Amino acid sequence: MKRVIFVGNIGSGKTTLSQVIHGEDIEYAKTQMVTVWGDDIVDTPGEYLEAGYMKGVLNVTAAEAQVIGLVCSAPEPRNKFSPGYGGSFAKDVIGIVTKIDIADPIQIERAEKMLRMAGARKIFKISSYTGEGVPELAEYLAESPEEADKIISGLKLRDTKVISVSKTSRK
Ligand SMILES: Nc1nc2c(ncn2[C@@H]2O[C@H](COP(=O)(O)OP(=O)(O)OP(=O)(O)O)[C@@H](O)[C@H]2O)c(=O)[nH]1
Ligand SMILES: [Mg+2]
Repeated sequence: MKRVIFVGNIGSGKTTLSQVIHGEDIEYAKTQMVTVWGDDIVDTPGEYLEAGYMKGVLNVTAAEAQVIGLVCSAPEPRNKFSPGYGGSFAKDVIGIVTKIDIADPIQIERAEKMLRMAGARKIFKISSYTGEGVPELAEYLAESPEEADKIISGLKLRDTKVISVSKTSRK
């Protein structure tokens, strides 16, 4: 798979999506530090984006990634990237609108527009819970049709379930 880095607000769904793409059960775990999943997904803590002084760390961390995935939760209106933000990476930037299972069409459209303004060249609208849109994203990230098939057949979509909630979970 292409090496992708997920960047987005706290709770936007980066870790959950990483688990789904890797065919794992969804298990809530607050991301405390940059975490590499299977050598191809770089999962970052939302704090790095939200705390302005940490933004530079994201640019350094992204240096080896091929694709920058800007992740935005559709139902959370405070999730934002500044216009042109993706351009600071000088890489292939895609936008991933998450949680479409609990968002209305207006929220999804708002997130999509914001991600385009931030510099996303392509937008994927997904739900890690229902799996909607995940195969399209997997196809984009895979380096061959065979690899895409492998990712898609490994997705545990139907029986995906939240199996634990961390005590450190916000709210
Ligand atoms: N309904 C719904 N909930 C989701 C979806 N994706 C993630 N969630 C939930 O949103 C919460 C936050 O998800 P995470 O994947 O931990 O978010 P994150 O972006 O990794 O957050 P940080 O590690 O704090 O930066 C968890 O309770 C997830 O189960 C989705 O597609 N639909
Ligand atoms: Mg996380």
